[in-house]
Amino acid sequence: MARKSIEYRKKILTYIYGANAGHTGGSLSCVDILNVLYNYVLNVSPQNFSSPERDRYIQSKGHTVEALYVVLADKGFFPEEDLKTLCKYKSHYIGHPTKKVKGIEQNTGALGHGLPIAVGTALAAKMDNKKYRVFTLLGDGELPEGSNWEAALTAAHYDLDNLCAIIDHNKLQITGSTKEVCDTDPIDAKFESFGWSVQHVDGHDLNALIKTFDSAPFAKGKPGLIIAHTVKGKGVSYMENQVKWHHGVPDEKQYQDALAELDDKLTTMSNQ
Ligand SMILES: Cc1ncc(C[n+]2csc(CCOP(=O)(O)OP(=O)(O)O)c2C)c(N)n1
Repeated sequence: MARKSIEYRKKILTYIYGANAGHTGGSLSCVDILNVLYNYVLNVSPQNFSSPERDRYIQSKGHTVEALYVVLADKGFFPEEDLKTLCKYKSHYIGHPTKKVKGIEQNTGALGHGLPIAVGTALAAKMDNKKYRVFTLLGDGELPEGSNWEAALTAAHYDLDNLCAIIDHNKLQITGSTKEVCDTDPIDAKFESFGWSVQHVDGHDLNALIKTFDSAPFAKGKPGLIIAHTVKGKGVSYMENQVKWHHGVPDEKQYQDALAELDDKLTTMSNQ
């Protein structure tokens, strides 16, 4: 899985470079979370995707769909070859998730919609006596959307312990840090006061992520929130913690440098 995370990063960069468009920094910050979700946690596959029993994953931070595309391709939802059409005329592989792409649960991209949809989906599971679980990934810069707080209130009201929200807490958003643009700290105390059970984790530590997901639900009758501490641009040193890589696209040299750095990491891993 550690190798996969690096391969996924290379692919994210390759398809964004090829499309000359995409959300690079936030895709690199959330891809370890997606790796653990799709390769360990979720009961979702191309074979069971139309089954009502499948787990649901809704990517609320829809702009980083490139990370989701490379993981879904790896899981066999569609041929990876399709991603060469990313953002091209008439391609369904556009810059935000759409249900026209196999494996995508919900159209998202307008921030603040994933959590409300996830709450409704988790409530439906309870009403229908279904065992599936619902996961949704939010950006920390997404939290100021008011709809999240209505959803947070509702999730606790209906005791939705089959719901797990994850915040990709990379501390940056589109034009600056989340602190400067709209400070939502302390996120844990706010959600706890709404009736949620909250865990913190290093969002790049695959073992820690696995342990945290394994311990969900964190409290009976309470929706769970995982605050995943991450680095925007993780894995490419010149992109890390730099707001300009929110939707920056590497030029040819930057792309080659990034691949070389990631290949070095793969080599080091092989020699260990
Ligand atoms: C309702 C809405 N308002 C504004 C935007 C424009 N927008 C796209 S990404 C973004 C910042 C999101 O920050 P964050 O959720 O922290 O993303 P990450 O850093 O994880 O990429 C904004 C404001 C949007 N997509 N939807």
